[in-house]
Amino acid sequence: MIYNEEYETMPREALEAIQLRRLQTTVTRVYNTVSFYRKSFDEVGIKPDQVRSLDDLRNLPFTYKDDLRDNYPFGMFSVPMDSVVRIHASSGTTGKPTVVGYTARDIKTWSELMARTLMAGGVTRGDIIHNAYGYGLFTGGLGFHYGAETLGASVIPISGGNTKRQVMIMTDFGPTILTCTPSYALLMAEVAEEMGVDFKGLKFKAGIFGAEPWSEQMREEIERKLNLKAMDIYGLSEVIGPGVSVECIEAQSGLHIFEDHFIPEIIDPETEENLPYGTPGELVFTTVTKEAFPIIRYRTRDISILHPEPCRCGRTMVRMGRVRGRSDDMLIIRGINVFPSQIESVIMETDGVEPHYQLVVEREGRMDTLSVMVEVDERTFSDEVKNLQTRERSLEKNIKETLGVSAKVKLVEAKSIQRSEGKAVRVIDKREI
Ligand code: DLL
Repeated sequence: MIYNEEYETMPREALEAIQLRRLQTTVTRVYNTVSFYRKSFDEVGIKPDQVRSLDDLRNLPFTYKDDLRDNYPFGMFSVPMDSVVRIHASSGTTGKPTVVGYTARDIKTWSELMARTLMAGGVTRGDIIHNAYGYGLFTGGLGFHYGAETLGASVIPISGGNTKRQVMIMTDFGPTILTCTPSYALLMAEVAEEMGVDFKGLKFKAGIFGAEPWSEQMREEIERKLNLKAMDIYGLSEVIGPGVSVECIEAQSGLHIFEDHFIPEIIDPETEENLPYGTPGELVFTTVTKEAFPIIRYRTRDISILHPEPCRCGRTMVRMGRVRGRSDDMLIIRGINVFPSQIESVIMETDGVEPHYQLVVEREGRMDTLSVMVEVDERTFSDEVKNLQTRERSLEKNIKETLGVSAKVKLVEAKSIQRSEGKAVRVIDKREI
């Protein structure tokens, strides 16, 4: 089912006409109201009326995370504070958070996009949504919440944390849809098992999981353990929050980007050149309807790929591939580029391992070392030491063959790696560079 049939299935030509009109309005608006944009456009000598086609977008300067930090907290807002009805922020790993604002109309737009998202993920009015994304400054909880209400589904605003209580509520209220990060979904499965609750006896039919990278193998694991269909959702605070793109339940193959609101580009992060459809690179987004916090050519650092072919669900908008990782998450180990998600894929193809792992990067002298800690199930862990070591060596060999990097694998006891109720911590980089 499609929430906004007219827009979500619009022919390309009509969509591009709308995008261009909206882009021109946005560019004029930011030039006139945000001193950062006026300055950056002036620096390259471009005026808003020179944006005459969608291709002209490429002439506009990029916006970087540092630009948002430099204008902390409200310097990038394009409306006076009396028009801002909501503020969110995302906490980075270092320094001050990135702050974003919404007008009443932005909240309406976001709610509709989240209603579209939920329906793409198989949600209808009769569903009960167990929403375990964090409520607060993080955009996940409230983003899903407003979308659920706009769609007319029932929402349980449980937020993250207190997992045993979550399992009790799931058992008693019979929710049909689960929304949380993929790593938290796995933790729920674990806690439920400890409590003697079987997901097969619960009513879940689908889950919409995102806010962090995860792999196809992880999807299979979640679908099996939680007995539901798992969809990937992508978004970021700077663009709107969740509601930028989502997989449909019909195909589960690529995430539909809501292009009537966000124009995606893929660029080479080094040369900053635009790349054609079908080539992996860094995602760049321009918002074309946001009022309080419009953003032009934002460098997401997320590595993905765009596919223009229409989907069998009927939606015509471009799909993005699963995010492989961030260009700044990419580990460079002895000169080799390694994404944690690639290691995850290798790990998850191994028998007896659990989908919980952590990568530790250290520097010994001038040499980088990569250790991969992977949990194994109890049966495997209680196996003879010799067999455990054979498994470790075999995983090391697979990692070396697939990624070209040497790693030291350590198989550890189930539940010994720190769990997360939000975004998982997969990498510990102890190098001081
Ligand atoms: O994580 C918004 C969100 C909430 C998305 C709930 C999906 C569900 P931020 O906290 O600003 O916003 O973090 C954004 O998280 O640039 C990606 O690096 C990463 N990310 C988000 N979704 C995915 C995904 C929310 N499906 C950053 N796969 C983004 C991989 C993702 N990475």
